[in-house]
Amino acid sequence: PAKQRIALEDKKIVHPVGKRLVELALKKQSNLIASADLITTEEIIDFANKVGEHIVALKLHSDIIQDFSDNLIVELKKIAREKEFLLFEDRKFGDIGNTQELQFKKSIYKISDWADLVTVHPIGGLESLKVFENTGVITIVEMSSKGTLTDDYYFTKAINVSEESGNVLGAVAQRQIPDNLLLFTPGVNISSTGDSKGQQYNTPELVFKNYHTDFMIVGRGIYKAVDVKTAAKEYQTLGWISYLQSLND
Ligand code: UP6
Repeated sequence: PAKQRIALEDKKIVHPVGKRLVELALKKQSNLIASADLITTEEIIDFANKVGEHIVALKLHSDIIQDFSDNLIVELKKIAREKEFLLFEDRKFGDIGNTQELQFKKSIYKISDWADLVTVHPIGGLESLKVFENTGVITIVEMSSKGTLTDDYYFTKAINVSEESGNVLGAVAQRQIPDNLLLFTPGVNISSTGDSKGQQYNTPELVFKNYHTDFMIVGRGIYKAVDVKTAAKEYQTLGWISYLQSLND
């Protein structure tokens, strides 16, 4: 028989950032993380203002922003505080600990100064994860793209590393993971099944029901919509209903 999923409030998450994320989800009735894969400060600020009330975290790729500056972060922090969401840098670190530490703390992005959450490929092994200090680490244990190399063997080892490391609060995957980690699932879209560059999409219903995901990550489904705010609200509602439904399966 299929294993029943654990409700967010019953997950034993000890990392303070993980706890905060769960608290925000329950308060806002949202499992939605919006991916702001936009390349200018103006677009990102506008997007954050529009979707802020519907999301628990805003995911960024800082290194695609053409006019990145400290001012963007100051503005985003302000919006995040007002609208209550976390800032999530999807850096996908994947190097030895020393290099990751330099990338995390020293680049022009100063990720360590502002990111509540960062993604890391655990490919460098357990000790490489130690450099992220109090920032919440989310490991990439399986990717959403066609032909990804994250097979069962890698997945199992990556989960083991994530469970052993004290600062990993969750993982990105397209399947169920142990209950002591929060599951984040990208590759979610209600009007497309994929793109021409290998991305594969599932619906919110599927990822909550089959993967028992805790948080869905939506990029183009929201930021490419004609009405971004309405799209965010739609995904929020559909995600939350799908989550509640999955508790009864
Ligand atoms: N992302 C994936 N799949 C992964 C890991 N990360 O799509 O396995 C990220 C992408 C992008 C977002 O880097 O920022 O999630 C998905 O965007 P999309 O909804 O526009 O495809």
